[in-house]
Amino acid sequence: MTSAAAPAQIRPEDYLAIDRLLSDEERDIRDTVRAFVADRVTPYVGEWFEEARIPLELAGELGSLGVLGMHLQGYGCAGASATAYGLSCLELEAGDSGVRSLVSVQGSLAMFAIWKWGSEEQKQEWLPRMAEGKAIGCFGLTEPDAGSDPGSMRTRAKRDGSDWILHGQKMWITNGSVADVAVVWAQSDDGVKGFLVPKGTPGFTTQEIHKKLSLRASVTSELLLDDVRLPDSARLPEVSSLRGPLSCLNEARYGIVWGAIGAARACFEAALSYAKEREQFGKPIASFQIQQQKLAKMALEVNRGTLLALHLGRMKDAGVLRPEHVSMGKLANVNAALEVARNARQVLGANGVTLEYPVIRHMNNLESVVTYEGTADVHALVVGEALTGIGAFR
Ligand code: TGC
Ligand code: FAD
Repeated sequence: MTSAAAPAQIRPEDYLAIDRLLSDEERDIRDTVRAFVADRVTPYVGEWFEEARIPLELAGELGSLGVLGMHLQGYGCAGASATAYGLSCLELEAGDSGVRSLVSVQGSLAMFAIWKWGSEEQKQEWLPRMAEGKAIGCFGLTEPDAGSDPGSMRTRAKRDGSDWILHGQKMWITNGSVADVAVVWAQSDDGVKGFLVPKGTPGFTTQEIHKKLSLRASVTSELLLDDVRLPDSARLPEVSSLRGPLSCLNEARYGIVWGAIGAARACFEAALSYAKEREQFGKPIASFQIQQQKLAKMALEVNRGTLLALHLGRMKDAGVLRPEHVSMGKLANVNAALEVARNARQVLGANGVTLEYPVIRHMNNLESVVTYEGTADVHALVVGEALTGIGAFR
């Protein structure tokens, strides 16, 4: 902090003056992403959600913005700080969790897997195009019978001469049916291995999952691998354990710690503005104590969640962030965001149930966010194990 002077007044959009804790560069990146969301997402996302689609050209625009794999070094990636990446996730998710998901899955799951565990050839082939949004990636870990417990996956990778044969099914895969390359995790005789499966590989098909009432502005798919033959050069050579996919999840979960607060902030701002304008009993509803209590609680959660995310961001930039820290952050901030969204929805009365306002869209989206990347229960158990030294998963 450079100045000891107190802010001249409280600003509802930044109650605790958290902006003062950011560098000029971090604020610039945040403002650029915020302006992009205001221009390219907010005006259209209600319609995308209603029509259950997300325009694919958005990937190219997000690439030009520089947010795809922005926290990775080299290969056309921006090499930004973890804090700058987190601030970007917050702004993207203030638009919609589906847009943040697109960026998370591309950068933190698919690109990170290649960047961290891939060969030099794989990095050169995929990362520059993925950073530009010219190639889309997906990350296939979950299966119909293996969600919270990915170690029980049934997808198998078997050696056949110098090739590998992949057989199995992946479920709930973001970007699955639009991806140019799928990162697929499979059990082998020698541990869990990752493979890069390009679109169009014989035996590899995808099917979009419909009837979702959450994360509708996002493609979610099933991946079917029917004896897919791949050369050994398609295998991520640097890992043979569940540590491979779980290390990628740390990156994406970190983005959600920030992103969830973006959704919460959008709900809070919608509720505050509505409460000041909507009149009942001859007064704005913002003048009633019960509504002020709700607004105060929302502001508190948004500010507390932002401080928590910033603290974890600073730890990540200092190289001291552990997965157990990220679990606490995801658990706290997604639960806080859900509470903010549910309260905001009530402040809006009947208008709270329409897509004319952003609140119910965020509220429904957050039901996916609390489930994917490790459910709230899974993260509570990670924290519980860190506290007690006793694992309670089994
Ligand atoms: P466990 O025996 O504890 O560990 C197996 C190996 O993995 C290592 N490990 C980790 N490594 C890096 N980061 C972590 N967070 C790690 N946690 C564990 C561990 O050291 C060991 O390594 P090694 O070398 O000794 O083999 O594994 P477990 O089977 O007991 O499971 C632990 C548990 C339950 C925490 C884990 O399986 C888990 O996190 N489950 C939740 C699954 C999940 O989050 N799936 C998400 C799928 S992707 C997704 O949802 C994308 S959503 C789209 C979007 O983000 O927008
Ligand atoms: P389950 O694991 O069956 O859990 C069901 C319930 O049991 C939950 O409440 C859970 O908390 C609880 N539970 C499970 N185990 C325990 C335990 N040991 N103790 C206490 N309670 C427990 N996956 C990918 O691989 N890639 C993706 O891109 C991806 N995108 C997704 C997009 C969307 C929109 C959604 C909804 C999911 C996505 N997923 C993706 C899948 C997601 O990661 C899983 O849904 C999640 O890990 C939970 O698995 P599950 O749904 O099988 O639930």
